[in-house]
Amino acid sequence: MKSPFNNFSERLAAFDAVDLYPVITSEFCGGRDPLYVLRQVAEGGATMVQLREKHLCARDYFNLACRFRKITSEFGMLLIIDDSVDIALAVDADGVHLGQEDLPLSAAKQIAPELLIGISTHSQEEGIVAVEEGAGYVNVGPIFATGTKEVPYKTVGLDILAALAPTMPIPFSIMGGIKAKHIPALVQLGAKRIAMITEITQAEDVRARTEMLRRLIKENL
Ligand code: 3NM
Repeated sequence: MKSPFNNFSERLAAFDAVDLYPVITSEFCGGRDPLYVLRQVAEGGATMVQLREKHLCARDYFNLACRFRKITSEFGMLLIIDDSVDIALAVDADGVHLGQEDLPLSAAKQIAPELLIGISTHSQEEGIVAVEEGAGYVNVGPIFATGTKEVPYKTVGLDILAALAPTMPIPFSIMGGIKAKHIPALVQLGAKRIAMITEITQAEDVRARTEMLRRLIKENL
């Protein structure tokens, strides 16, 4: 299945318009099939999703990513693959999300010039470097403490948002321990795109939760 987006600029424009950034990891789907959770997120109106698997072999990650591509294309959604540039290219995903220990941005851009490359940043300094090196977007976090990440970084708190939001020249998302109750304050501090794992994927009714979270972001913009 092909991506609904033709090139980098279409992907960047789609990311710019994102409100909720759901991230799906099999082990945090409350015992449900991640494809079921993806479909619920899509029916709830999300315009993008990241597939993030840390414990699958490349073959299984590829197979799951293919199925994610099929559903996301059906719904016209952006699909971002965590960590793996080769799998992102192989399934015609729209982008790849890279951490500070992954392939360097410059190398990823050389291999995949039309992919939207997102960089995980954990301080203002890392954000500045990612922008200088030409990231498509950055994610800033963890805003709050989270039990979802295996190797936790120190929380960056709310202050970073106030400093970052007015000066960041590329689109950014925030992540880490974010729940519905935090959204109004975060959006008022300048966050437009909110990335979440467990608040979405462990909800009993994932579709209704997705709708509610999107509404909450848009109401506070
Ligand atoms: N990356 P939840 S925080 C995968 O700050 C991940 O880079 C983070 O999960 C970062 O929404 C995080 O369940 C976990 O707290 C987010």
